[in-house]
Amino acid sequence: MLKPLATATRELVNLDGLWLFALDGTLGPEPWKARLETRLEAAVPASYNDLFAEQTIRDHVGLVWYQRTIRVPRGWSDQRIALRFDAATHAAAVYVDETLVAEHVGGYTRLTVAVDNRLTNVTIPPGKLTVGADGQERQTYFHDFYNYAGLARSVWLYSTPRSHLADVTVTTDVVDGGTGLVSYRLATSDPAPASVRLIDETGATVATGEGHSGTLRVNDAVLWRPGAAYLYRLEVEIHDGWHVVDAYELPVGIRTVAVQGEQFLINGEPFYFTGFGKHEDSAVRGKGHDNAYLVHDFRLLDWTGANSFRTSHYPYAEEVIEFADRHGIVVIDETAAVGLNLAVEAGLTGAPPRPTFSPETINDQTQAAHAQHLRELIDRDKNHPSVVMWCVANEPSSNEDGAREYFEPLIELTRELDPTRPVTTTAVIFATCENDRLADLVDVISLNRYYGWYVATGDLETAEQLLEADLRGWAAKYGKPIMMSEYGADTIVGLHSVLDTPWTEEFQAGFLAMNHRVFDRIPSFVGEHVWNFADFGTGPAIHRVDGNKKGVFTRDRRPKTAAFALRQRWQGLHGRKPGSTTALDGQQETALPGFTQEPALSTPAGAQRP
Ligand code: BDP
Repeated sequence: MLKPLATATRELVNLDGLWLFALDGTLGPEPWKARLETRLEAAVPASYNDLFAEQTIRDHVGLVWYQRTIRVPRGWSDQRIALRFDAATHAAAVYVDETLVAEHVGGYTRLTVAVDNRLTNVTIPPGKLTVGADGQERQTYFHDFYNYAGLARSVWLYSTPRSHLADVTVTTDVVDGGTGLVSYRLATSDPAPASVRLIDETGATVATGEGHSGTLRVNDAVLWRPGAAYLYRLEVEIHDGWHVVDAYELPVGIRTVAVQGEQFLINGEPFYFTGFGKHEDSAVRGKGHDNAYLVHDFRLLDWTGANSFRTSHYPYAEEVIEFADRHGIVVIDETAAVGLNLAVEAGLTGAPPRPTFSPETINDQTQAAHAQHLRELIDRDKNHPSVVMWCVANEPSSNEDGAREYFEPLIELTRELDPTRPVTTTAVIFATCENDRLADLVDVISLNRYYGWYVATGDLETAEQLLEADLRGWAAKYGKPIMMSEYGADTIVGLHSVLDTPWTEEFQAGFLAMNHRVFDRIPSFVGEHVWNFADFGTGPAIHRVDGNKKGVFTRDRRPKTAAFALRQRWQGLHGRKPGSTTALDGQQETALPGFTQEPALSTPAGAQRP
């Protein structure tokens, strides 16, 4: 799936701004047929929920309508014209003037979009619809973040030539100790001749190729490395014999990823993940993409010494992944399959437990939606060097009957769609090394564990023992790399105590330090992602005070005490396993003494940070 791009043959108009906005039910029938009768305007990109001051809008279940006028540029009359909504959460229908269409040519045009936020047992993520005492629909869901909806990312109108490039797939390899291989495959609307050129950062052409597929060789390739991104540019042209009919370009990072024994390798070197599970979340915008937060969040990742993050619990805006590509941040790319776990529903709501996998709950139809979602995610993100692993689901009920039947085909599909990247799912605390049914199917065992918080609350001594026994069990049984994909404690900024008191800043720091002591005792450990980077919005719940407070930063990105402690640990690690002597570039260097003691004020030689 090609991102819309302005090139020599393609033009692009951004449709962000203020759109007319209305809730379904406040309009007449077939509202797309005329100007929406509303005084509300919604910002795009943004979730609509927190833009207004009305509870009815925030909690609305069902369709909302967006509309604006667009002008198709005059010169596009003989072009193929497309619309691209980077995100419409969760489902959308698009009307151009009076018709439900995807293509349109002409002057001023009315564009109307109906966006539906409903979640059911057959959507990804799943949810449940009920009817309240007032006869209105109510939405519940089994994940711990607010069900923000709307047009959260940019909207584009763009042109391509009628005969055009439809897709590019790039994979890379490194052979003979330094020769980069860039294999490409093009899809085109018709069988026109094609050529490619690979250009380095100085602008020099390093390889060329002809035809719809091939492999380019790059002598002495500069590799894309964590903390030291290097991007080549692949220029693609489609010809008609005499002219260039369509032109497109995309960044290419040459690197390898592999799991070998108990190690996670990037470019053949053991890699240790430091970082966070994140959310796309901020006040007022909800899940709306914002470049200021993008830049700031990445600076804060760098400030803490994080080298990676997981796109918990859905694919993030393409701008985020592209930024990671350019800045050498490693990404675990996760689907929106969160909450496939009805044991969590029972725990949270007190409702009688229901089986997660059954014809009435998560079923074949859900699995088909999940498979389609995987196809779209991999299609969109397959060419990004920063993406090193696919996470097929967050905390599914992997210890329940039906889990294997549901997940095995999806994990196989992921490998089929992309044989080059390892695959994982994150395991919920109820899934132990004894009862889990998926761990043998994945490459990396990712665990979400909250010892000292949800279990042995406030008792870090007991928590330390439970955690160590748990991790050692998985390590002994599977002999695979293990990472902690979530560990964290809710913390109210400004709350302090000299005692081990949950919710205080000191407790959060002590909780993380306890976890780190245990991680460092497990040889097969390959990484730690704190839950969460920043506080974030959730639905109402008695265990949530204005949202989830497990952020190391507040929702407005101010550091809590734990942020400084993490910085002290991670700035010294630089992608290496605690205690290891191997730097990212493979040069031997002396391990930093006691990474938990001294903040690394300068970059150690060979550690290669931007
Ligand atoms: C985990 C979930 C995550 C939650 C977190 C928590 O994966 O989405 O926000 O717990 O409870 O179970 O804070």
